[in-house]
Amino acid sequence: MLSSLVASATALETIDERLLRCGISRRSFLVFCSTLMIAAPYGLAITDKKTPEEVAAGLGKVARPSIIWLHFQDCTGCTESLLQTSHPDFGDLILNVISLEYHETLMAGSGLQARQALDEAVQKYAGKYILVVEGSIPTKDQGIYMKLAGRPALEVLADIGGKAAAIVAIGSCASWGGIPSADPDPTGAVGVADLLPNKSIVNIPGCPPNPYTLLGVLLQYASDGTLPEADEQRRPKFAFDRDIHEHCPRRAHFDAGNFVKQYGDEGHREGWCLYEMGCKGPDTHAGCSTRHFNEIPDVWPIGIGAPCIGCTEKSVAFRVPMFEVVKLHTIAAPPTAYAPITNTKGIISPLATGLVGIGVGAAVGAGYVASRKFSKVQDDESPPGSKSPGSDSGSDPGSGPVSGPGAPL
Ligand code: FSX
Ligand code: SF4
Ligand code: F3S
Repeated sequence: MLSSLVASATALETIDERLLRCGISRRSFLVFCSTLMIAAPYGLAITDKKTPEEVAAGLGKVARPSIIWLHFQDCTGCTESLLQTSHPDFGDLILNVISLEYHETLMAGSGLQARQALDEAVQKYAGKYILVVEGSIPTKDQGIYMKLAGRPALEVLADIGGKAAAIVAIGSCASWGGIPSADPDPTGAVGVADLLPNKSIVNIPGCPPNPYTLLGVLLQYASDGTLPEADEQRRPKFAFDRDIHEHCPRRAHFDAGNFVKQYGDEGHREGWCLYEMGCKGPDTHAGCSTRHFNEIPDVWPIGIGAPCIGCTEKSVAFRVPMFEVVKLHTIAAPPTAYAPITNTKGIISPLATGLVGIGVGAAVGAGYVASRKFSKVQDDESPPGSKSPGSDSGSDPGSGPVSGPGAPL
């Protein structure tokens, strides 16, 4: 495989040549490389360097990978997340770094023209192109629920997927069915790996996923013909090896028992933990808590005040109701010894003052209150959000300024 890539590299333009020819600034490319380094801090050979300049020097020599991108049952959100960047010239840069030979949302042609473009691309790059699939494939009733140029998606995938060097299933729909496969699953929607289990397939689930995970995988393959190490669900480990809850900026509030009870309540406005609103962060593997979208800090579901719905997990998103609280089977409840992140107001008796002193008394009292808050939540059988803020004295949002890392909204 590597030899065919090197051979094709002599015929294809390198990324440096392309950027120079199109007048793309070096600065934009360096920003792109540093964003890739953040998305893949380890686990990818192309970003395993000390500086963006070193990453750019290596990537610049790589031949632009030829990509054929097919849409099946999808909402096009994955494409949008790739191209709706915060800087308009960034989308342009991405389209110069990779070589999109066929992409229905972006191409000007339609009908016969589009079909010919697809046939030509498949023929020209057979055995070398990477097929990116967005959307699920309907299997019920011989797959009649989605056709491309008169052919069922099932047939198109077998044909074009069969001639690809590797396949990337982008989004949860292409990875394992996603939204179209939610109950009652009228089309029998499945993912690519269900139909082509023996192909080299990388799943990049998410609804939508972080586009830099896709770019990292494509560029690594273009660079040395390898795919990054994957977990048992074919997800690249560099992007899916930790859970959201581990690095969530609201984690200190979870540990202290500070939970949002209702959208718009004081806790919500203060940036408290969304666990009781159905946040699936403790059960979800993805890098969103440290790798945000559209190159804008804090742009990710929890960052904008919405619970994680577990969109990267096959058994969570579109399977578990949005407001259902997940069981904490992967993490322990916080120990009672955790320091509180809020100070509780209260009257300390002169006796207590006399015995142990104000400072020690306040610390022990606050620690006890914080631990009680958590145990109350565990026993709380009421529907999330059914309580008004402040009805639980242990989670009174007005009990003091938040000094933990949860940023106020
Ligand atoms: Fe599905 Fe994508 Fe969600 Fe949409 O792959 S993963 S519905 S964001 O566009 O297809
Ligand atoms: Fe965990 Fe979600 Fe709370 Fe963040 S908001 S700490 S991911 S439960
Ligand atoms: Fe999806 Fe949760 Fe990230 S909903 S985008 S995995 S925060």
